[in-house]
Amino acid sequence: MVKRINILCVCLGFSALANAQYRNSTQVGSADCPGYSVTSVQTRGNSLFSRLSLRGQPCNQYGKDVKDLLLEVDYENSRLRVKISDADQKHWEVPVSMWSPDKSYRPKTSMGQLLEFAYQKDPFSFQVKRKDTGEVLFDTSKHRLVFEDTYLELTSSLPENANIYGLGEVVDTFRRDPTNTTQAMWGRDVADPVRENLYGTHPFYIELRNGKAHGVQILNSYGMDVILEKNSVAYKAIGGVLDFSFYPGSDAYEVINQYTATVGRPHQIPYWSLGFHQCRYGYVDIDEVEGVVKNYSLAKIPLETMWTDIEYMDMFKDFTLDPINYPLERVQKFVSELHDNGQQYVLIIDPAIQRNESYATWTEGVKQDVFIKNPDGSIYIGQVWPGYTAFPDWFAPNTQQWWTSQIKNFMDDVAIDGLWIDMNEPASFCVGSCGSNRTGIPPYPWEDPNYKPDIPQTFPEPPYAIHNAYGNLSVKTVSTEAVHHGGLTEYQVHNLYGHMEAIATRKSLLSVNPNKRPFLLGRSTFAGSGAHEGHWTGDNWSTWEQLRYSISGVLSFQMFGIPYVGADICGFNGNTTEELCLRWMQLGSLYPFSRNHNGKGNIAQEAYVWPSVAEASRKALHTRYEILPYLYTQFQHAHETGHPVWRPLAFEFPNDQEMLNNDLQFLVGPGILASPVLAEGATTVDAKFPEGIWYDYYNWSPINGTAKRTLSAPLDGNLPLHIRGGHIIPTQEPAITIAQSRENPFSLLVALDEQGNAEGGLYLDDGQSIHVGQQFSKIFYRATSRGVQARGHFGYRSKALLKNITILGLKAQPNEVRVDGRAISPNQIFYHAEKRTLIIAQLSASMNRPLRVTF
Ligand code: MIG
Repeated sequence: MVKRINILCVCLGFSALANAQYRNSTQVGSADCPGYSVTSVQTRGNSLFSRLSLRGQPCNQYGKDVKDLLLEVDYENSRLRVKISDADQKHWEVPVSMWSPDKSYRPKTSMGQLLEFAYQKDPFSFQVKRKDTGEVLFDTSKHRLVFEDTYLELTSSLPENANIYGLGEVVDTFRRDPTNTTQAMWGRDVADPVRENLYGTHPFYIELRNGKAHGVQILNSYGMDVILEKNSVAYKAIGGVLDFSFYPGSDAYEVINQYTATVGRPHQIPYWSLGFHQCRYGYVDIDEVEGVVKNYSLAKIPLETMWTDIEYMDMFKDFTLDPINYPLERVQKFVSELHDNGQQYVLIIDPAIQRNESYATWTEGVKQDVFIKNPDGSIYIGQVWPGYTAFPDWFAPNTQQWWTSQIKNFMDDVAIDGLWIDMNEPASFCVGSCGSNRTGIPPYPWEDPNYKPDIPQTFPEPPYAIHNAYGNLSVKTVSTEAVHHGGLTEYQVHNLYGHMEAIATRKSLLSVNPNKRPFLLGRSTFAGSGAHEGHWTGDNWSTWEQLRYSISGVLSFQMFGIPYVGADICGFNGNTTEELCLRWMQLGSLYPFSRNHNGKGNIAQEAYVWPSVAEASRKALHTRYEILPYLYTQFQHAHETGHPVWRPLAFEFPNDQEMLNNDLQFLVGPGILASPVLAEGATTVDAKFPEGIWYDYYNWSPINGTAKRTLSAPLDGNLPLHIRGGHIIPTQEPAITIAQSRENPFSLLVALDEQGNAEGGLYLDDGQSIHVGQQFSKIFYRATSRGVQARGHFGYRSKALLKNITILGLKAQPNEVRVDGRAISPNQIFYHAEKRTLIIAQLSASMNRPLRVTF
């Protein structure tokens, strides 16, 4: 067992206590409940409305049965929506204003032609079917609907051994075990355990069936279990309404397109955020931080962005600087040096605000009435790093303005380039409003041998205990009885906390710099968070197991519409090892968000610490920076269509049985296959190649799929990468910063497929503005065995020129090569007969207009 750091002992204590809290969840089965019958049906346009009435004696399984329900079915642009709510409309619903739907989204085919809603009257049940094939995707007919004040249950049948992906946030395989998965939805601060509820809430899954994909989402912020077992998926929520969305696909990318059109498209990222980031918990002072930046530069490892964790603050108070260890002038000087070098600086903030009458953020917050309350109207006081703290209530009308002015004031002093919002489940160390009647800065619970969490009794746990791994819902967070503006309780809105903080913080950053894409990284996410922020997978462990799980972590957030995601490279908790860190730098160099981050008290793990890791990092980051134009283009696709940046092989090859469970390899964009080393001591990888031709990225030798190969991957080599035949990868010569590499020449890597064709795209803009207007280029590349063409929209003026075009899989040597009709010098043409590769060199062609190369 891994040695656990201090804070985890608290969690362990809590969970032992928690287990005792589990109630017997099987006293009454939903089969004993009467269900509902349809009493009236109306159809209007693309909608159907109906009333449902309880069919018999209430079963009162985990609450009181609601007698009358409303059923509403809407065929919308991007989804079929099926909503079941209480007729009195007392049950709280997540306001749709928390989403940023893409109103311009027009599906190729309307939902009404793709999906069909069918229902039975008595007892009420429904099916969602594909219209063309009649295939039933969702079917509640085998189970009774239960709708009570504190318990909702709806179950659909699934095929045997269904291929289900999603339902997060969790550390698990990418494909979930359809026979035995219980995913509790309750945002939770915990150090990345396997198969337990975590920071974020994403009750959305994609099922692959017979080569097609569809998606199912429930919108509800209350705590809930989603359970896969016995050929079914069961939803058991402790309140709210049953608001389902069905996304027909029919491939997984179209499902994600439809899903993100509904909840919000991923935001446009700043280009620089694709560089490599360094952080750790425990950089004691600005000297140390400066030293790290310097060491990167000495080691010639590209460091794009430096981060600082909570140490920079004065007594962990947000928007302050520690006057001794991070004095203002020193920090200012440091930031302007970073900026002069084309680098960035990002700082952490936590939502919890120290109760302290001489701290303006607090006093102003009290004045503006921005904090979460106790039921008696006093301010709820929990405990976080700065001791007794209050929590901003994002529902309160003045919170946004107050938060913005805090951020603005701070950024007037320190010109940071982005914010990292942590602890926003929200995390609180004590249970209940423990500081309500206390003053001073208490020891952390785990430092106090006499500490006993007293579970608040005022808001009893709901009769149905969801499988929150801490047991009681108020543990390690704000208590469920705490009150938000408008009388909402934490019980209702807990899962929205981080999402709402992200919305507010993005707005704040935009009001400071209205024309700059904000950089925001958040821990607790919800449906639609990707419109506002990126995500890291939290406090992982420096273990080989967690290195492997990081792949499914990144893949699942692609589904959730948060493609800018990464795991802490080299691992957060516990000491890493040289070999683990080396392999992690290799894999992490491909994360959409690539950051080395370390926990407090662990041995150093910056990329330069071991010469072997430094060398591997230089190589790996060289490749990352080389493919940046391609990577950035994937993010633009994600922004426009939700398409993932990392592609799961299951989604790309849904008819290939070998790929359905493969979460140890993945595609970066559509055209690059990664086969990382994930095991200690290994110097080879057993890689599976799906159908197609796959060219080694480094030496261009082809492999014909479908195949299994053992690839050589020594520690001083490269992470095995293959370019997929049929794809064109735009590249750029790497430099030590992104600003510099963006001035370097471009090249094209053209990988022909069996028929001798390939395609690719390139999106270019200034990488930071929001309103770029016409200042962007969207270039479409097409290649055959007779030439390469660039066409499209050319609105961005790139100074960098196109240097080389490399064509892989060209069967015969061309007699001549013409560029826009003019033959170029034979000295610029190199053909390797054995490798079937043509290199057209020293082109110096403009990136700002169409191009035609023929051979
Ligand atoms: O309980 O700010 O996930 O990345 O370094 C620890 C200190 C609080 C948790 C974050 C982690 C961060 C750490 N934070």
